[in-house]
This record gives sequence, C-alpha cells and structure tokens, in this order.
Amino acid sequence: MTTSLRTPPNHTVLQVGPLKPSLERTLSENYGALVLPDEASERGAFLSTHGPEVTAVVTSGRSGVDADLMRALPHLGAVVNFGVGYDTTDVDAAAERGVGVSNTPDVLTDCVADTAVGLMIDVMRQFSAADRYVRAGRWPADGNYPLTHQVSNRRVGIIGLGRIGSAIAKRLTAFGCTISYHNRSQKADSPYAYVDSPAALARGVDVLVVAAAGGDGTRRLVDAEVIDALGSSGYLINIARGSVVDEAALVDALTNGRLAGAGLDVFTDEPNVPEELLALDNVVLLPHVGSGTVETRAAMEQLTLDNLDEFLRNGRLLTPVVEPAMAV
Ligand code: 8YV
Repeated sequence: MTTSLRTPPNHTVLQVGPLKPSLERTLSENYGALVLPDEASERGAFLSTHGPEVTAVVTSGRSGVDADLMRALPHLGAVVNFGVGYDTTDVDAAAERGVGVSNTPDVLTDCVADTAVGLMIDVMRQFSAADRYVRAGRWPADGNYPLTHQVSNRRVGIIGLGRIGSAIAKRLTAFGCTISYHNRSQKADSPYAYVDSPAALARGVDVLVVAAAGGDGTRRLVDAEVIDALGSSGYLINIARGSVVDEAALVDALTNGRLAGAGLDVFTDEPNVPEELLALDNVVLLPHVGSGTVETRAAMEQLTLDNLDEFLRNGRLLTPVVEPAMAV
C-alpha cells in the first residue's frame, strides 16, 4: 500500500473541490486523501463521520474553505491552496483558529503577466475579431479590416502592483508604455508614478490593468466612476478576479460606447459570462486561463504538494499567507 507513505498516521488530508486531475490522483494514491462530496445533501453525513479526523485540506481558488467548513473540521491545521488567489478561503477565520493557509505565488507570475499583455494587444489590435473576419470569408467580400489602435507607447495604469502587476509593468515598459499604478499603499522602491485613487489613475491613462487580489477589500474597486474616468477611448484589462470590477457597470459602458474595449480573463460568476458581451468585437473573453500552461500548472502542482509535505512533516508551510499555529 502506498496510501500511508506521505501522510503520517496522525494526519488526514481532504480534497475540497475539483483540482488538476494529476494532483487529484496523487492526493488519492500517495496521500490517501478523502474527497469532500460535491452534493450539499451528502456533505453533512460525510463531515459528521470524517470532519474530526481531517488535519489538512487541499483546495483551489475555485472552491476554498469558508468559515462553516472550517468549523466542521475542528482539527484542521492547514489549507493548502492551488493558485495564488485564495479569496474563497476565509483567512480571518483561519487566522482566528490557528489554521495555516498557503498559496502558489511566483510560479505563475510570468504566465499571468503574459496573458495580460496578450489581452491588451488582442483587444486594442482586434486580432481575435480580425481572425473571425477572415474565417467568415469577409476579407474578399468586405475588403480590408477597419483600422485599430496602437499598443506601444501608451499610458497604462495598473491596479495592484504586486508580483503580477510588476511583471506586467516590466513587459509593457519594453513596449515603450508609461506606467502608473494604484495600490493600497505607495511602493517606496517603485520606478512608476503612484496615484492615490483608482478613478484618478483611470483618468490619466489609455489602458487600465486590474492585477489586485480578490476578496472583500477590493470588491468592485473598479466601479462605474472608474470606468467613466477611463472613458470612451479607454481599455480595461482584468486578469485578477471578476469581483474587483463592477461587471454590470462594465457591461453598461461597453454596450453604450462609453468604453473602447475590454480584455477579460475573469468574471463575477464563472463560468458564466454576461450574454451582452458575446456579440461585441471590442471585447476579448478568455475562460480564466491566465496560469493555464502545461509548465506553470506543473509548477503550481509541485508547490502545492511541497506545501502539503512541509505541513504534514514539520507543521509549517513553505509559502504561507497565514502561518499555521497548531501542532497537530
Ligand atoms: C488558478 C488563479 O489556475 O492562481 C490563481 O489565483 O486564478 C489561477 O491561476 C486557479 O485559481 C485554479 O483554480
């Protein structure tokens, strides 16, 4: 039997929500992990039987662990999150209970930053729309594709100058863009201009890139006022979380010509995308693929397992956002 190889006898691992198939397999085969049932009706009985034995959860930003689930796992010591964003896990409840939380920073920075730049180029140059034009046989029928807008040398504002925001800034600097940013606080060592509100940032740029973490602190930070400040020649790029943008206000601005375009990898109610956006050629819609490359997902999987091993063996996490307090 390999099931007890990596899980010490005083630990039980629980998988919460779907994960990368190879990670699910490893958790099951090498860690003997339990799986939380999807059906709400089955969860109560499962948690009454198994809740008290669970010491570690592995989950992702899609599912996470809320305060109710934490209460049903009284001996939980760590939530190991596949993904850099952990907004679906209640970190305040975790900190209160001494439950550690880890994520997978750094390993996905390059791919997510590439996605932001790709979205910006696509929406401003309309490559996806022009591709549809060719495929629909419109080039010979309707002639040249209409002119689009230049990406290089534009003014770009970044909301959230963390690891990913900084990687986007670095790439766009090579495109000759002028970078400014808004953050919770000014970064002492940043070469870019700090602007103290999202609306003021939006007013002074051609493109606004959302790279801030999700969660209550940033909910609808990009609201109707910010979108209007960006204006009818401005573009919005979001590779962070749908919750950071007021999606109804964004749809309203796009459908009424008050914003030039948007490149979106994330939405409020994934996998559902507002119907009104589907017909617009000045919008590029991606199904949350920012980190979705073979190389990056493998690195995320490895870091997830390394965090789990570190917790199971030493009671610590390698990349904690909340330090575990409990000796299990
Ligand atoms: C993940 C993401 O792939 O890391 C994140 O926060 O949004 C993506 O890169 C996703 O969370 C996995 O479910």
